[in-house]
Amino acid sequence: MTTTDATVLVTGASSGFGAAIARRFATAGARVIVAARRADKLAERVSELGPHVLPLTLDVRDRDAVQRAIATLPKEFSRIDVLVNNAGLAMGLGPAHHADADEWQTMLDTNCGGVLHCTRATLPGMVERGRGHVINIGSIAGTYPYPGGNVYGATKAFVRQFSLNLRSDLHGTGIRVTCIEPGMVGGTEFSTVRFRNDHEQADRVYAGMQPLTADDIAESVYWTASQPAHVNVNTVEIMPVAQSFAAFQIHRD
Ligand code: NDP
Ligand code: 8X3
Repeated sequence: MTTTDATVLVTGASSGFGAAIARRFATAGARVIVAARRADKLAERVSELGPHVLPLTLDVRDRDAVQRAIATLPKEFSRIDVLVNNAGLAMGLGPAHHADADEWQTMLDTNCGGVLHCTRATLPGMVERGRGHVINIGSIAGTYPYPGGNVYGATKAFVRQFSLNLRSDLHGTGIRVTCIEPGMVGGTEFSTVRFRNDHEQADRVYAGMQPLTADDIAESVYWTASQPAHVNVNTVEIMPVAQSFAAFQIHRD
């Protein structure tokens, strides 16, 4: 498999990283299935990128719908070589004791459940064909704690560990697994969703600094997929230069 003749399924392709990842693979010549809930946004991908892009309106939280959608893909898109589990979201940035339990559940169902359902539906075909690559979008929030990161960070720690465990299970099959773990990336809907459509609060996250872009992430994803078949990039942790680490917080009486 080369990335130019691959079939690639990108979840969360209606905006942000997913749209950029779909564009990166499509411009390299791959067939790309773009999945998300908003059909109108997926239609924009198709008109932008052309007939080698297949829109798939899908809620990744719905296990049966995911299984059905992947089992009934048109023949020319049915042999998925690269699965990019990108669909995900953060909801809220408040402390755990003020959190909305429904928002926690939505993050779990999307960021963990969605990754599981799409992976489970896609892996048997990859193993049967002896080729494939699962690329999961984690986050630095899965490694480094921060105030208000509570469940979002925990879901991304799940994505990180699931990726590593998949590598063990897939030993000897030739299937590759990668977890891409970005820091702050601007120009996507991530913070607008996190702050429940408060655009001013979302914009303040990136004020006065240069975040990464969705294209930076798409390039990393594409790079891992275009390595020679014997190379597995396990993890890519990537941050803007303007973001780094701070000291532990100390509470003093
Ligand atoms: P966006 O909000 O722009 O994109 C999220 C995508 O996920 C959308 O296409 C959305 O589509 C899709 N999505 C959400 N819920 C579902 C669902 N239930 N079923 C199917 N699709 C769904 O955010 P980003 O592009 O920034 O984020 C992409 C990924 O990267 C996420 O997993 C996020 O956690 C992660 N990430 C983001 C960082 C950042 O700073 N931006 C940094 C590190 C990681 P739709 O609403 O149409 O369904
Ligand atoms: C998104 C990056 O730092 O907002 O995963 O958690 S961060």
